[in-house]
Amino acid sequence: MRLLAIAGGVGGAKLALGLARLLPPDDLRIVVNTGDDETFHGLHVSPDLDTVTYTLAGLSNEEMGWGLAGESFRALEALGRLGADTWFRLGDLDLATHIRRTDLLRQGATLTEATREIASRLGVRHAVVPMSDEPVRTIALTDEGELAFQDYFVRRRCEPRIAGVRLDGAEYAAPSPAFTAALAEADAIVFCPSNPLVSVGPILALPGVRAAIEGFGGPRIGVSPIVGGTAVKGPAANMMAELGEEVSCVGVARRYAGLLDRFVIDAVDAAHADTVAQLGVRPHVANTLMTTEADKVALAREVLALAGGAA
Ligand code: FO1
Repeated sequence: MRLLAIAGGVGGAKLALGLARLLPPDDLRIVVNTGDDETFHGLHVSPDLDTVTYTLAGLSNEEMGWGLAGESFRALEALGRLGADTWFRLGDLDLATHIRRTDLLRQGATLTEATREIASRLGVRHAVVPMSDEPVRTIALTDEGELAFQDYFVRRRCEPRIAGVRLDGAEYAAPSPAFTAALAEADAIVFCPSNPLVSVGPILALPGVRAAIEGFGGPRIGVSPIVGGTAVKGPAANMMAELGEEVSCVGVARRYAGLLDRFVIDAVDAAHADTVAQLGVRPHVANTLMTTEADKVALAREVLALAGGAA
């Protein structure tokens, strides 16, 4: 069973970890959003790639929800003293990743190659694949104007009202060769419980990706990131509400119409199952909150069973 998992940050990383515990490295490829990437202090920062990589490596900082465990911020304090902006909190250990990635890119590596090198040095055996080697930048269109994603999300804490997003570069950015290969070779596709608008959206916006998933021959399984009318983590619920979408697993299923065969919704949302089914997606009710590693593995097991490759 070769699985392609589509992921953004924290929620995607959690399910990816569960899947990685059940599938051998050759059978799982995790394609990750890079629309959140940004340059800070001249360094290429790829938050979602790092969240997935650190989680698979067992190094992630669970309290912060980003970066590395045991982090400190002395370099950032020093940068602040020197007049640099420090609202994006890059930790001392995390900075090593961004320095290394930036250096590899400067030497001519693709983002896929740089990610593979960093992940393998951190002991990750499954493939963590950037959606594209070319730049795509998510821009929040807000009532206070256009804001680069991290500006909107971190500096402004999602306070400006969002009216939509623009995905700069997505029209022209080819899916990375490793993503294209994963799509061609996959037996099943899993949409991890990531933000449908700003995590999965940029991946689907790349040329040919939506059509390839629409025409995919195997099972396509999604997991709702909205549980009981709120996002498990991050701004998805807030964004969906401001965009006038239904903030529920139904709203997410609507966004993914035509792309999914099965949609895993949480037990607290069981009452929505019929409405999801009316959208042409067969619902599957499960416990989707992934607090412990056992939760992650249990949900991954359900997903694999739906994909027809019970582990
Ligand atoms: N999120 C925050 O809310 N505040 C931060 O200061 C912050 C710093 C940061 C540094 C490195 C990194 O990889 C991620 C970081 N994040 C921070 C998270 C990031 O903004 C988001 O999680 C993703 O872009 C959304 O998936």
